[in-house]
Amino acid sequence: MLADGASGRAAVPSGASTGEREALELRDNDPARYNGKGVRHAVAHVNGELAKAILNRDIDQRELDRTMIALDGTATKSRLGANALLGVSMAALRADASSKELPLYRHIGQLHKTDRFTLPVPMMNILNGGAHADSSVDFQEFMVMPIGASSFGEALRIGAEIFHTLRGILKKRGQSTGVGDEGGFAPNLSSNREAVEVVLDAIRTLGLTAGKDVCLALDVASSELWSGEGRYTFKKSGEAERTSEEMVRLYEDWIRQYPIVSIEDGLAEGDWNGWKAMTTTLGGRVQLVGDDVFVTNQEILARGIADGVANALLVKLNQIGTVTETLDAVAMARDAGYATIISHRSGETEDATIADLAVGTGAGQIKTGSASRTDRICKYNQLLRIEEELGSSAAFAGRAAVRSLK
Ligand code: 2PG
Ligand code: MG
Repeated sequence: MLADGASGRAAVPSGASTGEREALELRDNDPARYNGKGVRHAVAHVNGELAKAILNRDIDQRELDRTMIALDGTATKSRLGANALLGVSMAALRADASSKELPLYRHIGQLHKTDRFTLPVPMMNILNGGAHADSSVDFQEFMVMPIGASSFGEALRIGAEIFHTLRGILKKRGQSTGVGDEGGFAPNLSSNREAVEVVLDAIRTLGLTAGKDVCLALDVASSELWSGEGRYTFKKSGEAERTSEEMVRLYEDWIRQYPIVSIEDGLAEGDWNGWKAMTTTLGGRVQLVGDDVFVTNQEILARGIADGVANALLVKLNQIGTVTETLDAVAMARDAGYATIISHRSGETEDATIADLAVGTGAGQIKTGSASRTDRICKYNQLLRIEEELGSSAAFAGRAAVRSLK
C-alpha cells in the first residue's frame, strides 16, 4: 500500500520442471505442514526484513528490487527466498500502476521504455506430458500457435476449438481426456510422435491448414530426460535412448515432416556444447527457445548470446525473482535479436500479471496453457480485456512473432 492509498496484490507461481540455476523458492520443509511445502518462512521475510527495508521510503521499482536483492545477499535469493522477493516486487508494480492510474501493461511499457503494445500469439499447450502428466509421453508440451489469426481473440478461439476437437478425437479412440498440470490432455500414447499426429488430426478435423493457420510448438523439457552422460533417456514411452546429436536429428526429421516452428529446451541445461551445435544446425529454420538453459538470468543469457546458444528466450518472473531483472533480461534478448516468450509455470495462481507483461514488453508470444483450468484462462481473459481496451490500435503479433517464418 502506498501513501496515496493505491495498493497492489500479487501471487507467485511455482514450477515442476525447474532449471538447476533458478532463483530459490523458499519452502519450510516442515513435513507436518503441506507435506513440507509451506511458506511461513518466506511470508515472515515479507512481513519482517523486507517490510522494514522498504516501508515509508520513496522508492521506484528498480531501486526497490535492487534493495531487496542486496538485502538477501545471495546469488540465488536463497536467504529470503525468491518467492518472497517476487511477491513484493510484483505487488509494488501493481501499486505503482494504480497510483499512476495506468493499466498495468502501460505502466510496464513505461518501465520497458516502449509505447508500442502488441498482443502476443498464444502458445497453447493442449497436450501435456513429461513432468506435467502421469502418462506415457516423455516430451512435456505439445502446443498450437494460431499464427494465421487476425487478432488475439481469434487466435484464442481457434486454439480453444482445436482443444475441444482433440477431446473428441481422444474420446473416440478410448483415450483418457483428463487434463495435466497446464490444462492440456494427458493421454497414454504409444510414442511421442503420436502426440504430434493426434494434435495435427484435430487441426485437420476443424478444417484448418497446419503450417498456415496454425503451427506447432514443442517444449521437450529435455533436462528431465538428460542422464548426465551425454544421453537422453525416454523412461515414460520406453523409446530407445538418444545422444545429443540424435536428438537434433530427430528434430530435423520432425521439422521436415511437421509444421513445427518452435522447440523449447530441445537439449538439456547441462548440454551447452550440444546447444551450440543444435543452434548452428537448426537455428536458421526453427525457433529454439532457452528455458532451463537460461533461467531468465541475464548473466547466463549473455553467455548464450556470445556462444550462439538458442535464438529465443523463455521469460519467467520467478526464475529470477524480481520484476526489474525480468525486464532487463527481456531487453537484453530483444537487443540481441532473440525472440521472447512470456511464460507461466506449471504451478499457477489467479495472478494474471504475465498477460500485461507480454503486452507491455511487446514480447510477441505467450505460453500460458491450454483452454481449460482458470489458472490458465485468467491470463487469456486479461489479454482479451487488453485487446478490447486498445481497440483499433491493438496489434496482434501473428506470423511476425516467429522469426523463422519471416
Ligand atoms: C516450462 C514450464 C511452463 P514448469 O517448462 O516451460 O510450461 O513448466 O513450470 O514445470 O517449469
Ligand atoms: Mg520449459
